[in-house]
Order: sequence, then C-alpha cells, then structure tokens
Amino acid sequence: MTGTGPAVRLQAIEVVEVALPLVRPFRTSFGEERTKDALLVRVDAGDVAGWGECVASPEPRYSEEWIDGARSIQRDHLAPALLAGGPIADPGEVGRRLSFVRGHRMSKASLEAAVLDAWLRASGRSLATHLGGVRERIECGVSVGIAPTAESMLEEIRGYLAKGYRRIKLKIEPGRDVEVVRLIRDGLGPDVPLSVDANAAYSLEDADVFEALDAFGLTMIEQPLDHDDLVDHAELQRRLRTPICLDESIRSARDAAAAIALGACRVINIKPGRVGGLLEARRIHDVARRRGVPVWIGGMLETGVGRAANLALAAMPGVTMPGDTSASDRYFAEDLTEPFVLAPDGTMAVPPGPGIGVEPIPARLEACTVGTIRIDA
Ligand code: OSB
Ligand code: MG
Repeated sequence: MTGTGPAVRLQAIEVVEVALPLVRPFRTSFGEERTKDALLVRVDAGDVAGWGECVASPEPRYSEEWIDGARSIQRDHLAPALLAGGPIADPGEVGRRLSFVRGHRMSKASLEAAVLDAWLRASGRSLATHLGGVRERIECGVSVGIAPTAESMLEEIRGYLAKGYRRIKLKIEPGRDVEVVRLIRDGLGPDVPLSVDANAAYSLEDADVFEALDAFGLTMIEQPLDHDDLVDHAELQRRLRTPICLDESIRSARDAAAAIALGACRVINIKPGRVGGLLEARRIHDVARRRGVPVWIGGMLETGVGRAANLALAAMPGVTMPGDTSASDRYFAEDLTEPFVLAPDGTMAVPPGPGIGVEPIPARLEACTVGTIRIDA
C-alpha cells in the first residue's frame, strides 16, 4: 500500500500566500469569508517539485491556527527542521521530523502534502493509489453557508441539486436552526439527503434544539458542541436518533478511537489539515473502518491544490458518504488549477496523474499571489 520511490532531496521550501475571490460569501457560526486566503507550500527537490495547501484561515476561529501564525511557524521552525534532516526516503519521515513542534497540524499537513506530491511524482504514482484508493470517481455533496433567509438558501440549494450534488449540508447557528431547517426540509421534501453543521456553536444546555432537529430525517448533525469536547457529545448522542458527526473534535487517530469508544459520534468528517496530514487522515480512516464507522472527506474551501488531495483521500474504501469536496465553480470563478468539474450524476473524478495530479497554472498563480517566502536548505 505504501510502495517505495526514490528519496526526495529538498533544496528549498516556498510558502506562497494566495487570495481568490469567492463566488459568494461563506458564512458559518464562527464568521464569514468573502475571499479564500491560503498558504501554498511548494517543495523544490531539484528534478521534481511538490505542492501542498495550508487550510489555516486569516483568523483562528475554526481552530487555533491562522495564516500569519502558520507562515511564522513554517518559516522559523517547521521548514528548517524538514530541510535539515537530509534526503526523505519515506513521506512518513515528515511527520517524525516535525513532531517536536506541538500542534500546528494545518502547517505540518501542508508540508507533508507537498513532500508526498514530490515523492510520488518522482516515481510516477498517484496519491489516490498510494493511499489505497479503490474508486475513480467520488460522490459530492455541498456545504451551504448561512444566508439572511431560508428562501435564499433554498434557491441556492435548488441550483446545487440541479447540478447533481448528492447531499446538502446546512450551516446552522443559535437562532438560525430549527425553523430554517424546517422550512428547507419542507421545501425540498423528505428524500433529499440533508445534514447540518453547527461548527461547535452550542452546549449541552441546548439539547432541545437537537431534539427538535431529530424530527427532520437528517443524515447527520455535525459538530454541535465544543471544538474540543467528546464527553458532552456522547451524552447528546445518547439522546438522539440522528447520528452525530465530529469535525473539529477529531484531531488524530487517537481522538477518533476515543470518540468511537465513548459513543461521541457515529460518523467522522476527515480533513487532512485538521489532523496534521494526509497520512494521519488515512490512519483515522483505518481506525473508523475497523470499527464500522462511516467517514467522509470534509473541506475548507480549498483551491484546486488542496481539493486534489481531498479527492484522493475520498477514493479510500471506508469513505462511504458524499463529502464536502464540491466543484471549483462552487467556490471560484477561476481556480488556481484546471477546474474540478461535477458530472451530472453528482460525482467528480479522482485525479489519476502522478502525485496530486494537478498543479497551479503559472499565470493564474501569479495573478493570485499576495506574497512569497523562501527557505533554503
Ligand atoms: O466545518 O466543515 C466545516 C469551511 C470552512 C471551515 C469549516 C468548514 C467548512 C465547510 C465548507 O463546511 C466545506 C467546503 O465546501 O470546502
Ligand atoms: Mg464542519
């Protein structure tokens, strides 16, 4: 499953900050974004290069990581340690070299992703194959931001359903929950797969909100309670028929095992940035699969670079639910890479090429670049 390839000899690491306008603002319980700001990591290994995307946002609201902090930890701590260790024969080495830094999973994940991409390109193998992928196309859902009215959300959702998306996820927050979901469920009818994501905006005292949502036949309720909680989620799950899906609370395979053992969730949203890398994401997949817990691949409004890696993860056998990996045009008028396109049946192709299978288009990258730093070996 892991295979082998020539060692990657890192010569330099570039951290490129990009900004892409979003086609519509994306609002969650923790804030609104109008632009996708991201750090892209490019590792230069002489004959071959690799790309990874850091999903830290401008502000530390989803988790404690943010872009300025990520740039700083990458420049001053992570990149120097990665460059100092000599040739990398096995991408698992990236995590080991960076483990002396506590946390900073999104930053570590982007470095690991870039090294994996370069390492796989050097031997002509795809990321999906390396991760043990079993399918060429994956099922796509879409995450719908909070809008001023349920009617405007319904209109947006009808557009997505017409394109073929197979699952609709609604962002909720206190005050925009039960009644909004009721109106949308009534508008769509009982057969559209519908879920909600609270992004940790509630506490166990709000259990009545979730007991009310339990009546709407939701596929799941994502991260209702605190970002670092498991015990209260287990208590809430005991009171609900609807499966709880954890996002923010799962930062590692160990967290996933603990959450499942506690009964804190029945579904897991896997995001490589949140858990420190693609390889830890695969370990979470493996833990969940052994215990019969379905997983799906989440998203952080990634550009094509991060999206390509998410699609590769979604090819793994235990990914049995549609993910948040939507097509490029759901986010951007123009992506950084060739656009990812949804087929009318609501699926998207897993890139078959070497590594992540795509690269930023140079002119497009230049147009979106805000700043670049370079760390030499
Ligand atoms: O909680 O899943 C989330 C976006 C940014 C931060 C957190 C989340 C999200 C999404 C969007 O839901 C998923 C996507 O379309 O990439
Ligand atoms: Mg979420």
